[in-house]
Amino acid sequence: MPNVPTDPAPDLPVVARFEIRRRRYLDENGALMRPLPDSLAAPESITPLYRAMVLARTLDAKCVALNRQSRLGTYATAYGQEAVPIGVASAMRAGDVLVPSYRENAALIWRGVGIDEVLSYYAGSERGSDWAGPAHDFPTSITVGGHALHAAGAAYALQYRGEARAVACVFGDAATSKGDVYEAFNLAGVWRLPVVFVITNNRWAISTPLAKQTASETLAQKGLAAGIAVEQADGNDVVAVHEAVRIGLDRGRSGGGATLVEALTYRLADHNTADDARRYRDPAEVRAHEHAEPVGRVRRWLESVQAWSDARQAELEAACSAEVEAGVEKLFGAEPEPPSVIFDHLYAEPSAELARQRDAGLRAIAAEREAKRRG
Ligand SMILES: Cc1ncc(C[n+]2csc(CCOP(=O)(O)OP(=O)(O)O)c2C)c(N)n1
Ligand SMILES: [Mg+2]
Repeated sequence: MPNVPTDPAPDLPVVARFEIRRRRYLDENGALMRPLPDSLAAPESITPLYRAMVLARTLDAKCVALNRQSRLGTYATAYGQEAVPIGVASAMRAGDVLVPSYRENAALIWRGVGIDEVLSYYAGSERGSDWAGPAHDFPTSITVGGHALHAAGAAYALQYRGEARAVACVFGDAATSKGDVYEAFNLAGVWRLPVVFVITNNRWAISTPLAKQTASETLAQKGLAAGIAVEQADGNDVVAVHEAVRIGLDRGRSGGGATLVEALTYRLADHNTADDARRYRDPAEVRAHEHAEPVGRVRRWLESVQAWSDARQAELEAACSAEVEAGVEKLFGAEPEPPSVIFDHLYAEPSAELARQRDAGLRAIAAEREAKRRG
């Protein structure tokens, strides 16, 4: 039932009508619900997406293990949501700009950021946000929703320069309860900005379920008031996410304005490694969503068209593990950074007070090291 109150005066003329459509291609069992879009019509075009989702899952499992061994800081997995980062990243062109939140590591990796570079952020290094890959992509935003405004600003810059490029910005359901996200939608609508906002609606914001943070029937409709194109996609269907974002990016690059895609998925894991979802979420709810997860359904479809086998799966899993292990080895094999870097990246020129703190801190560290050396 809609949450809107019943019309008190049915004789008043209707001045606007809206509808939200949901895009789906692969159902939970991996069966096709409608013809695949041209961009992903052949099984060989879907296997790279499948591979990337398996890699993401392998990396996430490794990161949770590293965190449990106190070798990595707090880490949020995308377990059960892999179709969102991979659907988004695979729809982008190299020159487009990704503005990610903390569940899009797989998207960064797809776009060429090294596993070691992604992980160094979680190992507490400033290098983690300064990768050699696509330098125009934004660093991970831990601040919920604030980066939607950065995305609108970046899209404005591209438009101002007359470049045929677009921005993809990803955030969670809870971000859409924040004012800065509405302001970003509004700017994107008024200025017809080349930006696609992707809401990863995983139904939870740490321990707050969706129904406790919004009375809106869909999150896609939150873009209607801003006058931007909106749709909902099955967020566990990588084809649907890819196609919805591809259309939005094309729209943006060709001057057609902004798009909002609500990717409907489910967070199968804890919020992050500092969370225990069993304290607030019924495990039966999680079990009810397990079958719909995105990786298995693509495998089932690939198998149904004889494009996958147990042997290929074993090969893929071994390759993903090797890739993750190599990235982790590179991360921990890197030269430690000097303590001074914590002062290096906030301002182009440090203030006098910051310079004083840096010098005092470095003197204290040097003295401590000298004392240790002398025993
Ligand atoms: C501005 C801001 N407020 C609060 C937090 C603390 N916080 C971290 S994650 C989170 C929940 C976010 O939920 P959602 O947007 O649905 O994303 P999800 O974690 O489910 O992917 C909150 C409140 C934050 N990081 N930033
Ligand atoms: Mg959420």
